[in-house]
Amino acid sequence: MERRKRYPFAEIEAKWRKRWEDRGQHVVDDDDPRPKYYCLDMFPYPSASGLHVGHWRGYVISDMWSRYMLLKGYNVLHPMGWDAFGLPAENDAIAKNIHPKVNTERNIANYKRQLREISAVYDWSREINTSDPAYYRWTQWIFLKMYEKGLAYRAKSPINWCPDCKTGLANEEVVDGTCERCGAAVTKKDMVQWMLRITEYADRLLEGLTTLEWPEKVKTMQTNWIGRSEGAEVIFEVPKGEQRWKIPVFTTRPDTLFGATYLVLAPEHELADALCSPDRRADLEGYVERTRRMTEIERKNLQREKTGVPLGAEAINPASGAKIPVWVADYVLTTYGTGAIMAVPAHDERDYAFAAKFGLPIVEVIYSDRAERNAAGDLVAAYTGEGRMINSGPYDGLDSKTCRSRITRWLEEKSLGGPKVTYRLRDWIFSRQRYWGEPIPIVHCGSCGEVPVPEEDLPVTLPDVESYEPTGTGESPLAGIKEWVETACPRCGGPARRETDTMPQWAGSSWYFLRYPSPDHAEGPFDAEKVRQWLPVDSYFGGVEHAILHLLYARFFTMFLYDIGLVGFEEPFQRLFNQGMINYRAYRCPRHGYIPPGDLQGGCCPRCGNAVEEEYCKMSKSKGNVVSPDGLVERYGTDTLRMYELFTGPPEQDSEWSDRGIEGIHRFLRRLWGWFEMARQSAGEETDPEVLREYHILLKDVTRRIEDLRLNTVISRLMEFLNFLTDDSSGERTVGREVLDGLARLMAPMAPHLGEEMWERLGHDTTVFRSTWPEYDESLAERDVVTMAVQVDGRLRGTITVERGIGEERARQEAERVESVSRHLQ
Ligand code: ANZ
Ligand code: ZN
Repeated sequence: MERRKRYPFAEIEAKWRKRWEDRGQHVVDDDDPRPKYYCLDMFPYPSASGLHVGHWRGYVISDMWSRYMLLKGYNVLHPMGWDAFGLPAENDAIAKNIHPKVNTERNIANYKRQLREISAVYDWSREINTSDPAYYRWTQWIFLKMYEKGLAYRAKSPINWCPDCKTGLANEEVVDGTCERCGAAVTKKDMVQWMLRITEYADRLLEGLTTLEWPEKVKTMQTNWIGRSEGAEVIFEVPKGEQRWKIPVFTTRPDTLFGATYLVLAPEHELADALCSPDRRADLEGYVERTRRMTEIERKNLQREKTGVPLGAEAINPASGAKIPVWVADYVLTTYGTGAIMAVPAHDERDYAFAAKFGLPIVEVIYSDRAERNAAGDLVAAYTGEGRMINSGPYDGLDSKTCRSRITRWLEEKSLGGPKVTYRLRDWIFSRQRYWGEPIPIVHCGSCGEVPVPEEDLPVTLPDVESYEPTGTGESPLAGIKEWVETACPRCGGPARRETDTMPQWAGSSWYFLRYPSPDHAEGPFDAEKVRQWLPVDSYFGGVEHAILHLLYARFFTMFLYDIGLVGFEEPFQRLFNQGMINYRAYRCPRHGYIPPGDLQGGCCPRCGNAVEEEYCKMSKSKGNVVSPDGLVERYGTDTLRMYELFTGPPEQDSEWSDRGIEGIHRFLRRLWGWFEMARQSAGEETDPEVLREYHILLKDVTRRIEDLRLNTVISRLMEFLNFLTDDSSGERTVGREVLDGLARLMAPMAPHLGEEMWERLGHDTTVFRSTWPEYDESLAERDVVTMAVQVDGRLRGTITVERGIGEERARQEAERVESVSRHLQ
């Protein structure tokens, strides 16, 4: 009964896009009485290369969800904006000599054009841009609030430094320990930097996670990043001449204290110099210099050959009284614990390797049958498990776990240490020596010191500079603009200098979600009333690459704003969803490198005819395998591309792009359209019972699958249903209005133009997105149902359709609901 019909997607899509725009349909009204729903996308950095189909996926998933929530009767806020400060714009400025602002505006225009093609329900009247002074004024304001509370401070801290470019580098610019631009080995340089005391929030950032509906994987990543470690601090004394130096160490195994046979300080440790004997000085200096050139990742590598320098000093083991040597070694990091360790070679792998290499004593203090030993019974590897205490004086014979707390208590009583919690999380280095970021709103005055810029003088705007090149001194290009740097002290009026560091890329995105409800608010970062109305965010959609830093920083900012009474919640994002990436095949000729798939000639390199290698990978410009949505939208329409993006696989998993797959979806929509156009002309109120039953089963399945975000299976389910409908050789099954109305609404979240057009053609004069989600009838939605006759006093009073075997009790309840039955029961 199916006849081929044209599917005029281009007309349909243009028509609805214009109508929605003209009606302001996506502009969200704060006074709308429906319950609120805040659905947020991680806003993009508007890069020069624009969106590819992989980016589309996340936006389509969240838009489908937003539209579904609209149909469920919510007032949905689904905003969009730009994370516009950042390094790439600045690097482009250096390379092409265009102002980062101009460059960014250009990229935003292109992004916006591309995003409009998705036809998401973005309320563009709330668009925000983090590089807009009206926005970053408030980023600066929040910084000053943190400063006021002692959470922003300056400290000397090592940064990545390229000795050839003479500039500080962001972590992203360090590739395998070398400078991304010139390839020189990157070293560390100590510079005074602005820091934010995020570590003060470590426990709350951990505890908060338990309240969130987030993927377990992300919660685990955050937990590990914070890295809470419980243990003890032990203070070792180093008598030297008249002085007794104290070296605190952090250990998770205080039970092994009697086995500590040497101490190790990080090469950067402040006491290394003081404890070093004159004959070791040259060795120490050389060693410290070599360590500077290493990355932390290298230093943490367990496999690496151990190196170190003995300082010629001895410490006293407070438990055994033994004199033990003090060393310096790079496997101890200056940034963790106290930057010094007690080494227990018998029970720690790194210490074992180190002791074995340098012939240091190995004293076993935890006995276990599971330890690896040689024929003589000596350990041949560190034993890191639990066991029975030996060589530990009064603790011998007890189990190691019990002794952890006992020895810690003893240390505390003797004032030699005590319980201690350490975190892997560090304070956040908040300075960049860069141009394209928010200026840090501080002034340095010769007599007053650090002075915050008064609130009413915010924003401190970025001045125009001539050159974006790093200055070579490690200062930001802003330092070169005398007229801007030199200013009057806000406190004493004397001559002062502006801070020239800018904030990191992450600053603006740490609070943007609070701004959308009142994007133009000028009296503060946001209108508290609007924030109360819209937040927390109900669902947050974005890539897993932001699983750690962005989410941690945003949670930290929110907790801080909660503490100063500006928001009423500590966690900004109730529910989080990470979409997978779309991968694609790339083709590589061994001689000519990557070849765009379209250029292949019979699977061979077009230049040399060699066979090419296939590689399954991320879309990337350098591999020539980026699929742009632009041409696809033109060829197939937005609805097809949206549906295909949803169909590529489970939304949380990576999936593979397929040119054939999009054809398949397009065919499905054309068939659906053709069938619908025919069916609606003859549709009356009646629906064949078999169709009705299949329809209610469909409603139930689709609803459940959307709720579980199994979106790809929603589409396959709809395909099945269309097959069922069109597979009617008799042509006798009647399909009524109820089913057609339902189909229009089921399609609308995925293919909004098509859904809207179907809805209109069914005679509705208001938008489908103000209708309701079709409810399924539980009794109809069961595959295995029976129709039962209901008699009252021996006379037939009605029928019920129920699941087979529901039992007498429920059958009676169902029957009582039938009006013709209940009337006769009275
Ligand atoms: C003695 C000891 C004995 C240790 C033993 C372990 C096993 P986590 O669990 O990651 O917190 N450590 C402490 N500070 C360090 C630093 N700055 N650089 C490198 N290593 C450091 O690890 C804590 C353990 O890592 C500590 O416990 C310490 O070694 C080491 F049988 O102390 B332990
Ligand atoms: Zn002053």
